[in-house]
Amino acid sequence: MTGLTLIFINHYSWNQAMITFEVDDMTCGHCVGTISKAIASLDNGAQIQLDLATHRVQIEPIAATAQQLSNAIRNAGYSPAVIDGSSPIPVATKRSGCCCG
Ligand SMILES: [Cu+2]
Repeated sequence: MTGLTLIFINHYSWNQAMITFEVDDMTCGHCVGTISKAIASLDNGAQIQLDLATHRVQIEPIAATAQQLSNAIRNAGYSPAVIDGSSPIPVATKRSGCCCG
């Protein structure tokens, strides 16, 4: 039997693309502060939403690219994984590096 393959093509408006990261090691309010500062220092006008419960960081950048934002979060000591709107990327659970131990 041949299966039916469905291909979904999502179109995003990349002009004001919302970039979502899953940051598994963002575990407390201090982590949230550290990450938002790292993003703000990279892109001062970026809109940032951080959800501690789901470890999601949503960023609407003005100037920074997803790669730059990812680097900034990484440099702050965390492990960001980009989440595509249509297909969440499984992240290897890694519990290290939290500022609060
Ligand atoms: Cu923390």
